[in-house]
Amino acid sequence: MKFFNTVAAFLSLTLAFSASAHISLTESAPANEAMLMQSPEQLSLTFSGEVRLAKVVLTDADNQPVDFSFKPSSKPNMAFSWPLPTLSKGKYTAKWIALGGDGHKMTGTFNFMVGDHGAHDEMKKEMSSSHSQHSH
Ligand SMILES: [Cu+2]
Repeated sequence: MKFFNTVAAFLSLTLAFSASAHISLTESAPANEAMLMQSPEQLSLTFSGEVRLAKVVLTDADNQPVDFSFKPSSKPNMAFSWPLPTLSKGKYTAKWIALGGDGHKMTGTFNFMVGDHGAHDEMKKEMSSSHSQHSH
């Protein structure tokens, strides 16, 4: 019986470690699949732990990068934000690359769109994924 207790304790410890070692993106602004009526003022990323952001690329529907004031972070941080230029209507994709404290590399992508209701209706047809974050 003692053996099983030891195994259980070891397993729970291992699970706790692996959970804390893997940092993830907990929040972004705009949120993934957000539909905005107007251009967002800034781009923000919030992680579950401290990371160094190596790269954030924002591209428009034509895959052209949007120039904003991104710079790789010199110090680890949990939250980052940058002012955005005025974005024209359309779909945007943000790709990020971050490094955890142990050098573990993480990448992620999220997208959002800027447009009026007409454009949103077009997007609804195009988007295969959920539309849950759209509210009027
Ligand atoms: Cu709408």
